[in-house]
Amino acid sequence: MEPKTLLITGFMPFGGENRNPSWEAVRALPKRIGAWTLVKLLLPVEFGRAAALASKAADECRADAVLCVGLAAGRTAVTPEFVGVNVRDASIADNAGYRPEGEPINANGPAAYFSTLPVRKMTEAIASAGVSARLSYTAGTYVCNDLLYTLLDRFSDTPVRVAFVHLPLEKDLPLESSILALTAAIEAI
Ligand code: PCA
Repeated sequence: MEPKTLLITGFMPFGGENRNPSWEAVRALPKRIGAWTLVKLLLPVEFGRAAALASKAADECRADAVLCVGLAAGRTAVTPEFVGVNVRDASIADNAGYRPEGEPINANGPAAYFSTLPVRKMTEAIASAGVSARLSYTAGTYVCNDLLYTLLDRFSDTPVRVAFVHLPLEKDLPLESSILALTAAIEAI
């Protein structure tokens, strides 16, 4: 099988937490999973900037696919995201102090994009690996959705495929399970 490049991103801590399991899980993954060679990137929790950095890195490493990972506090299952929506609406400021209220991500863009990686199959693979998983139909309206929507917009009409996976807090799902879940999801791509 020809090796393919997967850009996989995690986030810095935000909202007063001192760790973000998304980066902790991503950094623990091996360099190769199945047909994929992984390129890892840590992103700031900042509207616009996270997506710009991921987009640049995807170009630089000539990624075939981009899998973004973030934290969804309160969820107890690993949740691949079905859709990114064209809105920024934050209940807390991002790490640059910006708190948009109901503004579009791209004023000329469509209302939403569906993920272009097989998120249903990825969800089933995570569950088969023994980790609680559920397909999610909202990535929220904070920086994670901003990243997902912007990458889907940027790479629409290209062969580069994009998806997002939210992980629970470490108190709700041990990091080992999150690592196992991401590995199963990547094997299913
Ligand atoms: N979760 C936030 C942003 C960074 C992260 O890990 C979100 O769900 O938007």
